[in-house]
This record gives sequence, structure tokens and C-alpha cells, in this order.
Amino acid sequence: MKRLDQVLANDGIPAELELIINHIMVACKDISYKLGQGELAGILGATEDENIQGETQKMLDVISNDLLKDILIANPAVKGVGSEEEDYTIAGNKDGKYLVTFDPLDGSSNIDVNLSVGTIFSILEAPQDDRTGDQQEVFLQEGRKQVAAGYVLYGPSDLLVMTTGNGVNIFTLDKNVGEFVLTKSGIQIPEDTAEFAINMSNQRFWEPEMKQYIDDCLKGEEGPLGKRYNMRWVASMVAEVHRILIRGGIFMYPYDSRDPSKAGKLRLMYEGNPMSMIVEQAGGASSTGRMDIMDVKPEGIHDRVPVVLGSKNEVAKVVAYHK
Ligand code: AHM
Ligand code: MG
Repeated sequence: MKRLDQVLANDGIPAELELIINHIMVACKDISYKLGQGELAGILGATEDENIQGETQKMLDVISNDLLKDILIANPAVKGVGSEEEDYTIAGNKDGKYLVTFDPLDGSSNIDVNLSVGTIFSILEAPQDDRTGDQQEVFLQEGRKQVAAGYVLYGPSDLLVMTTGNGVNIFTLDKNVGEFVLTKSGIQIPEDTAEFAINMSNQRFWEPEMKQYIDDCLKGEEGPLGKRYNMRWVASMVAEVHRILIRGGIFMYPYDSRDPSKAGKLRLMYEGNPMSMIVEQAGGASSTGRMDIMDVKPEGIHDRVPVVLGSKNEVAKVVAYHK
């Protein structure tokens, strides 16, 4: 079986990019170890701080963020990093060729209840000019420009799912030897599905188009969609996307009117874009409901975006409701 470093070495990507991905995995292995220790290491629970998005930071959010930030900033190929847990982007090497954004621990409300969480990352080429990585504007590129994207799902086994633009590979962490090993390649999401994932408790805040689609799903065989739907909600986007990669499905965190200044809950640059690249590389689709997520031009590192992604034909139906 091939190790991650062997797969990357044969992928035809620049050596610097390879090293960045390997460094992200050094941090993720440490995060995996710490998650495994949990209560034993006294690192469950919340800190006294909030991030810029007004969310209370968990101890493990902060620890995971520091692990990723420290190793990436020390990598000479990294011009800068942006993180869910950092108010502003951080400069690395001014001449670095790449920018990395990440959500160090996605789904962190799951930590204290011992359920799945994940790390999401996105890599962009850095503009080669005098600007530095603490200037947010260097990051503000559409998701189409990503050169690599991935996530690590910390679950019953720990998996790295990633793409460098040549399809999607899944690696399983062999904890005995501390290496990610290739266990599946050429992942293809089934084009059709009858399983949706959405936080139904927000229903009254959705736009009419989204309300109508879910109403029609709930009508089952007798409704206009003509099939009986099943529902799942893990409250961890990484786990949700992973289920969809393996057996199909549609995941939605749509725009809602709770806070009109926010376009949704999920963040474009380190949640929406990397997940969209993976899903599209696996033959699925991703949309805001009105346009492809990866065509959205970011205005800030923490921009939010409505997310509809998964099985291609089902995403097309949701988009049709919005027309
Ligand atoms: P986080 O990055 O603060 O963990 O928030 C993102 C998570 C997603 O993983 C998940 O899909 C969603 O928030 C769950 O939201 P809700 O609390 O509405 O169930
Ligand atoms: Mg998070």
C-alpha cells in the first residue's frame, strides 16, 4: 500500500506544495492524538475567548489552530495563512509561493460529546509581489483557483480525503506507524440520491425556495420529487461531506434570515471552497443555490456563503427551485 508521501511524489505537483501538504498532516496527526486523549489530557471544554465570528473557542480549537499555524508559518513556501480561529491573516515568508486557509477543527460542538470532527484546508497560489501574507487581499481569490484541498475526518478511523485537481484520494491513518496510507482512489459520488442533510430547526428562517424544496422532499413518493427521502444531520460538515462522498446525498446550510449581515453559517474560504473542490473532483456539484460556490469572489477571509453540495442531479434540482 502506498503512503501519502509516495502518492504525492508521483502526483506531478511542485515539491513545495508536496511539503506543505505533508506539514499539514504532521499537525493533523498531532490533533488526532490529542483528540484521542480527550479528557485524559484535560483538553476538553471551552476557553474564555471568542473568535472574530462571535463563537466561543473550545480548547481543542485553539490547540489545533496553533499546531497548524506554527508548522505552516515556518515553511518557506508559505506566504501566509488564514484560519477560522484567527481574526486576521498571518504572514509567512514574503516570497512563499502558496497561501493556506484552514478550519482547524470543524464541527467543534461535537468534541465534548465525543462525535466526529475534522480539519479542512485549502491551498492557493500566492501572488508573487511585494505584498505580505498579513494583507488579507492576497487571499481573496475564487475557489476555482485552489491548487489543492482536503479534509481530515477524525472518526472511528482517521481519514485524509484530498485532491490536487486529479480526482479524489482517501488515505487512512495507520496509527501504529503514524502514516496516512492510500486506501481508496478515484472516488465518484453517485449522481442521484434520496438522502438530505439540513438543520431543520432553522426552517422558519430559510428563503421560500429552500422551504419549498424541503417541503417537497418531505412529501415523499406522492410529492413532485417522486421519492421517499431519508435525513441525516451530524453537525460536522466534514462527516456530512464524507458520507456523501461514500454513498451520495445532498448537504445544505442555506442562507437564513437570523442575521441578515451573514450569507449563511459556513465560511467560503476554508469550508465552502475546499469542500466544493473535493465534491466537484468526485463528480458531484456545489452551489449557493444561485451560482457555483467556487465562482464566488471573496471580499474578506471570513466571508460566509450558502452551501448546497453533493449528488449532481439533486443539487441541480435545488438550483432549479431558485430560478
Ligand atoms: P464550526 O466551524 O464553528 O464548527 O461550524 C461549522 C459547523 C459545520 O461543521 C456544521 O455543518 C454546522 O456548523 C453545524 O451547525 P448547527 O450548529 O446549525 O448544527
Ligand atoms: Mg470550526
